[in-house]
Amino acid sequence: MVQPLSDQQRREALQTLPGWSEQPGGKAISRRFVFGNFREAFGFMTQVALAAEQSDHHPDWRNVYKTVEVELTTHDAGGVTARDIALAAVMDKVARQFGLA
Ligand code: HBI
Repeated sequence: MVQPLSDQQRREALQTLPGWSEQPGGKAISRRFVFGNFREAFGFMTQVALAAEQSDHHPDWRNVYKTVEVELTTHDAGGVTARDIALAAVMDKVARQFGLA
């Protein structure tokens, strides 16, 4: 089974992911994406969903109109793993296609 990152590894990884922050307790990382409209938010979610399914690692997320709130954790491991960091990077890349930083 994949192991959670240490506190130091998680914080170093977060340095490469501006916009993401640790949840209290460090068991998850989160980011809020605000798009131009619902179509963009849903387009983002659709692209990320396909990537998540391909890697068998899925986000906890919530969509309200043009906002997508994401929380990433590896449930099997009970904390943040390299899989969450990789998925966060994918999300950032997809979000850039919609003009987000
Ligand atoms: N997604 N975020 C997340 N965390 C998991 O532990 C996880 C998952 N997607 C699929 C998955 N685990 C399965 O591989 C296992 O539950 C079998």
